[in-house]
Amino acid sequence: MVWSTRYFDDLNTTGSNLLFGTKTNTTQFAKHTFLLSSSSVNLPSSLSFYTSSSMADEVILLDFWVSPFATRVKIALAEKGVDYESREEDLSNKSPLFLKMNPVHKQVPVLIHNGKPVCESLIIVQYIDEVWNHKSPLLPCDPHQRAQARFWADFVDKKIYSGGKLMWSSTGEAQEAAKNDLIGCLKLLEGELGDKPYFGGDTFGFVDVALIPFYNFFYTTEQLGNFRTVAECPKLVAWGHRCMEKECVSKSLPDHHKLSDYFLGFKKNLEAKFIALGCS
Ligand SMILES: N[C@@H](CCC(=O)N[C@@H](CS)C(=O)NCC(=O)O)C(=O)O
Repeated sequence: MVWSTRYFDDLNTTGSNLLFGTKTNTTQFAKHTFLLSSSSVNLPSSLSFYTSSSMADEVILLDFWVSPFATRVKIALAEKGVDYESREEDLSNKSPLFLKMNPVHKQVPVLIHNGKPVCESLIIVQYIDEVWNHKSPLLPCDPHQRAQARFWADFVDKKIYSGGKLMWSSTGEAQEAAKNDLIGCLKLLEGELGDKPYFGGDTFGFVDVALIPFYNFFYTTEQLGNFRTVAECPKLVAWGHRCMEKECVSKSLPDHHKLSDYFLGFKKNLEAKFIALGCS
């Protein structure tokens, strides 16, 4: 069992969580947190009782090393400095705890925070941002910018993940069409990034967390579709390199060669099974 304590480290230097507690309206809380963070208030240690999270936090991640969705959660936890226990799930033989914690979708990731589950990766990342709001805000304070960030994160799920999956599961002309569609979507993302270092501006944020696990799949997708992302979207690839320089990202992402071997091997096995069954 790993207990979360690291997020108290900054408390005395930033004064970030002062007195607002868990039930405060989160947008207001984020605004206040921002103001307080910049004013470097020194807090007596007794006030740590009032922080947005408590010393007794138990954080468990129901995980699967390959999952880009689980990777998002690992990155967000690392960026916030939250210690957690990762439990690898066997998705072909789901554990009773897993089925109890995510009875609707029965999918990883699931974050279990003090016994209570939170499901769906983008919802989990937003939850992490609200609970551990003492440092590295992931979503912006401005409501319109927040909405924009959520829009692009949703775009990643609807177009990048789904487009990659389509490429992976198709062949011939259908695969070529899926590839062109995917490249078009990557170019749209590159346009949204523009000349900014990260999607939200100068600091790593919500859209970066949502997309970077898929950057790791570019290599596999390139091998499948015989193209080079860097030739199509050089700024997006440079963004990927920039994100990889962040420790929260590099330590959370699986090795892309290992990932590629896993997926291409999996695809071959699947095709062999189809052929054996007489399917085309
Ligand atoms: N929309 C979900 C997608 C999660 C997902 O697709 N998880 C996959 C692993 S990558 C899974 O658990 N699959 C097992 C299953 O569907 O039975 C999220 O964002 O968390």
